This record gives sequence, structure tokens and C-alpha cells, in this order.
Amino acid sequence: MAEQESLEFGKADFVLMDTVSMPEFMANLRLRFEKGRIYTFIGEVVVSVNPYKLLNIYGRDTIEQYKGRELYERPPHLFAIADAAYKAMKRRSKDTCIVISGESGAGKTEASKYIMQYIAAITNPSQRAEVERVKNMLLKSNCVLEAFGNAKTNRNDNSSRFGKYMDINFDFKGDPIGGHINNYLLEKSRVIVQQPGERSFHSFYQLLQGGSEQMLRSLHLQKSLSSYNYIHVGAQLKSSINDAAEFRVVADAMKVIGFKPEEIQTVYKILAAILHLAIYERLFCWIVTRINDIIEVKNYDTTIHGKNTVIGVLDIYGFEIFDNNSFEQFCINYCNEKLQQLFIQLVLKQEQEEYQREGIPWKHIDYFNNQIIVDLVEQQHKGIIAILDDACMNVGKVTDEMFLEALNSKLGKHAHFSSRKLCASDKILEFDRDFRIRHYAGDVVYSVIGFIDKNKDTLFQDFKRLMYNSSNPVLKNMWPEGKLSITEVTKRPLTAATLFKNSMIALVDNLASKEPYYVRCIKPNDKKSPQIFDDERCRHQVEYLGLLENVRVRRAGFAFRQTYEKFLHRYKMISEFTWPNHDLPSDKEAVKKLIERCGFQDDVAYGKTKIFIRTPRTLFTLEELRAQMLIRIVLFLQKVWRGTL
Ligand code: AD9
Ligand code: MG
Repeated sequence: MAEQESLEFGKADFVLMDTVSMPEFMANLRLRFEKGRIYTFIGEVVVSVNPYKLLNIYGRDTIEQYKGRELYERPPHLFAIADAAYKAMKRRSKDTCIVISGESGAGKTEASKYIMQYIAAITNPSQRAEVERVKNMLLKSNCVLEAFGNAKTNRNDNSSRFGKYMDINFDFKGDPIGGHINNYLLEKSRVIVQQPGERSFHSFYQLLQGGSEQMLRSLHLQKSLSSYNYIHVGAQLKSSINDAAEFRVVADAMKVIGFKPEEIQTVYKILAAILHLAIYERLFCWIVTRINDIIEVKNYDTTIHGKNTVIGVLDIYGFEIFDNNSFEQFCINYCNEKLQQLFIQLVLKQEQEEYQREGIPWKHIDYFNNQIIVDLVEQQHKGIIAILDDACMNVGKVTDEMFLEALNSKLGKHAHFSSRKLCASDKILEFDRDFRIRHYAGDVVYSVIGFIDKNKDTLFQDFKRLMYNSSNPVLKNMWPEGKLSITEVTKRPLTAATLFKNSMIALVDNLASKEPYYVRCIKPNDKKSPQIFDDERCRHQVEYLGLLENVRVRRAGFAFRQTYEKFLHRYKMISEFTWPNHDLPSDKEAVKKLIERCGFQDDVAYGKTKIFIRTPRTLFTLEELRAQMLIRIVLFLQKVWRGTL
């Protein structure tokens, strides 16, 4: 449990609440927010509330306080969890991942950047030039991807319009040696249409505001933003964004990462071309591929250097409800359902199932399992994506309305699906346009308009061939399908929704194979204000994120578990009953004896095959005892060897 700060700041770990209730949870969250304590633990999960102001808690001195310390030793912070993930990776050669979730504007992207900065700051103590170069590239890649993949929305001035999962690879010394970025479904329709109050991607404004006169002239662009259809509305919006300054930062970052001058020039040429022509996603994917080419680990010989381990950081678009929700929001919200399901699987479900399996006394804790919504979207043959694909496969003209009709007839009885046709009295829904999904985080009304076209995602083959035949190697690279023969081309490509579904399933499998750490972000108000803690909005997020259930499971639960055999293997030197071998009837009996000997019997439970330890402190005391015994054993052996015994 977290080191207690003064109680005037509230409880540093929700596990310490007197009673686990929503009012007490909210009172603690509010108190801490008002006192500038934006982080609170639930065991190893960090709950973060967006402060909407710069806090002086990310500097070198704070980093030093967290470096190498155990999670519970310091007040809650992103650095504590980053350090825990790093230690698990280094000490136990475990691949770990940090999953950051929360709705749009809750602070995920900022959190991911602080985590990366922390990892960069604590690694490479010997200042190896190559490692420094890698670290610099990894950090700078954020800035480039944000320029091309983020935009001002009504929820967030710097909203991620793509999902990002970044692996950082480490060598046996624990220093970063490379990385890899997976990007998920860019909201490319934003290039052409933006909702009132929103902008297109930052990159366009940066180029027009920050590019030199000469550069703009060579690209046949005018500095006046109002000349361009796609961006002139967004350009009139007031915001805190300084596009001209950002242009230089991004151009510099591309240079540092290792983009060649002619590549950077082509990027801007294409950006200029897009202002006349509907191809941005290709450019974005090419930039990600190019960064990956440069940052991927090369020439790592595991036989010489040992295992190459990974910390993954996931920062994906948050759950969102707009006035007008389309195919993109449908994908984004489905993605959030998948991540919530992973959290349930890992933190709530598996935990409870293990206690049951091991016969540990356990009072079941109820929680809402959103698997039913995940199935509604992704189930084969029956889910919304399957129904959408069916509609797209039909020969002949299929309209969005016909797709809605198919949804109604196949999903009419589903508890989480409705449309105006099915509940005629519902005034919010348009008759032949909208359907509603009851998501884990709230109801969202989607307009079917554009679903079919966006799912088919057709780019004419002639156009791809034209691009492939370009004399510019960068352009050629972006359209590899341009070289396909007619017969290959007529094969039906996977639809956008199915591709997205497959990438989500792969992402969740990947995360589930690693040791997960969680940051759960909360947005305190919808006004981007550092002063307002909107109780209603926060309570809603605490509810749907399942945080109270998380506290209950954690409180009833055990921080550490290990099979009796492995536990003995590690700690048997602590007790004379178990060292060097025990003569008790079973390993379980031997572990019991050892635990009683140390006086920890009140902090453990004995399962069928595993010992469960409630508080981390007990484990750390065991570790200390083990270290002391090892020193004594080594000294003893030295004496034996020297013959001085
Ligand atoms: V979205 O799903 O990409 O639309 P995020 O990523 O959850 O969203 P983001 O990290 O971009 O939100 O945070 C939104 C804004 O809140 C930032 O631009 C900052 O102005 C502000 N913010 C977030 N976290 C912090 C923080 N730790 N300190 C100060 C913060 N400001
Ligand atoms: Mg973001």
C-alpha cells in the first residue's frame, strides 16, 4: 500500500477506505484533486484525474524519488507504475505493458508521454551514445505522430485520432535498443469534414502557418488558411495551439529520427497535394512504417546479449459520444469495449476464478461484464460488423438504410441494441438513419449514413497504379498494391471494419501475453477547467470503469501468489526446517512451517497448489531475509573453501 502522505490529502490508496462505497470513493477523489494530488492507487492500478494545468511533479527530482523504489514506498504517481513495469521487465525478464484508458480528454496521451520520459530518464546510466540516440528517436516519434494524427475536437484540443501501441525493446542491461509502433484506424474522414468547432489534423495548419514563404511557393500553397476548403473552418477557431512554432518542432523531430531531407520534402508535398486531393491515411501509415524501419531493433544477437524484453505502452482514442456519431466513433467505442473486457478478464474475473479454483474463501463480487456488447459488435455471422460486411458484399446497390434494416431484423431483440423502428416512441432516434448501442460507458446513437462506403473503403485501382508508377520513390512506396495484376486485384479485400476487428483481437492477445499495468484516467469536467470537479461526470466514469469493484476485489484479494514448489525454491534458506531440504509430508506443509516461523501466518492463505500473500510488505520482508541468508551462506562457503572453519 502506498506510503501515506499527510491525511489532509486524503487516502493515497482507495484500498484504505473505511467503507467501500461510492460516496467515500468520490469524496476521496475530489479531495485529492482539489489538493493537487491527481494520482491515487488501487493496489497497482493508478487512477489519474486530468488537472488541466501544469503541475510541478514530473521533474528530475521527482524521477529520482521513484527510481528503483517499490510501488508502495512512494506516493501514487505514473512514475511508480512505470518503475514497477520496468523492474518486472528487468528483474524477471518479463514482457510488460502499460494500458492507459479513459474517455476522450481524460489525459491518456499526456500520461503515455510522462511514462516514456520516465523510462528514458532512468535508463542508460553509462550514457552510451547509441542508446541515447535510440531514446531520442523514440521520444521524438511522439511529436511527429501527434502532428499528423491528432486534431482539435470539441472534447480535446489535442485529440488522438488514431490508436497507438508502442513497444520499447530493451537489452539485457535494461537499456532501450529500439521500438515498434502499431497504429490503429486513423479517422481519415476528418481531412474532408469536421464537425462544428473542430479542426482537421494539426499538420495542415502547421505547414501553412510555419512553412517559409519560399517553401509554400514551391508547393504552390498560399499562406492564407481561408483559401482551402478542408481547413478554413477549423482555422477560424480560437485555441491555445501555436501551429507555427509546432511546425518547426515537428520538422526538427523528423530530422532527429532520421528522415532524409528528400523524404521530409515529399511529406510536405503530399500534404500540399491533399489540400486539393481526398490520400492522407496512406501518408500517415507511411510515416509510421518509416519510423518503424528506423527504430526497429537491428543486429541483436540473443545468444550473446540475452533475452530482448519489451515494455509496451498503449494510448488509444478514448470512448467518445459526439452529437453526430458515425463509423469512426463506432470503431473507437468498440475498441474501448475490448480494452474494458481485457481489464475485466485480467483484474476482476481471473482473480476471482483463481481464488475459487484454489479453494480460498471468497465472497463473490458482482460487476458488469461487457462481453455481451463485445459480442454484439464482433460475433461471427451475427454481430454488427458481420451484418455490415454482408451488406457490403451484396452485388448491386446497397444503401445505408438497407443495412439498418438488416440490423433491425437480426438484432431487434438484443438488450444493448435499439432503433426507432424498434421503439417507435423514442424521439431521439431518426426513423431510417440511427441505431443505438448501450455501451458499458453510456448510450451512443450512431447514424448509419456513410457506414457502407467507409467500410468498403474503395480506392480506385487505376489511382493506385498511377501512384505506384510515380517517379518519386516515397509515393511509389505508399501504394504497393499498384503493382498487382488485374486477377489479383479482383480478389475481395477485407473491409475496414473487419481489418479493425482483426487488429483489435491481435492487440488484446498481445496485451494479454504481457504482465499488465493499468492507468485509469478520469476527466474532471467538460470545460477543460483546472478548478471544476464535476461530481456527476466523475461518478459516471468511476462507475463504468469499474473502479469500486476493482477496490473490492483488491481489498479481498492477495497481492502475491506462488506455487508451493516455486515459493520453497526461492525462500527455503530462511528456515532451518526447509534448508537445505525438508522432511515434511508435502511442500505445502513445509511452506506453512516457514511462514509460521517468520510470523506471517495472519497475512497469508493456503490454496490447493499456491500460497497467497495479502500485502506486498510481507513479500519484501521475505526478500530481505533471503538476501541476508544468502550473504551468510556465501561467507560460510568462503570460510569452508579457505579452510578457516
Ligand atoms: V483523446 O482520447 O486522445 O481525445 P486523451 O489522450 O485522453 O484524449 P490528452 O492526454 O490529450 O487526453 O489530454 C487532454 C489535455 O488535458 C492535454 O492537452 C492537457 O492540456 C491536459 N492534461 C492532460 N493530462 C495532464 C497532466 N498530467 N498535466 C497537465 C494535462 N495537463
Ligand atoms: Mg490522446
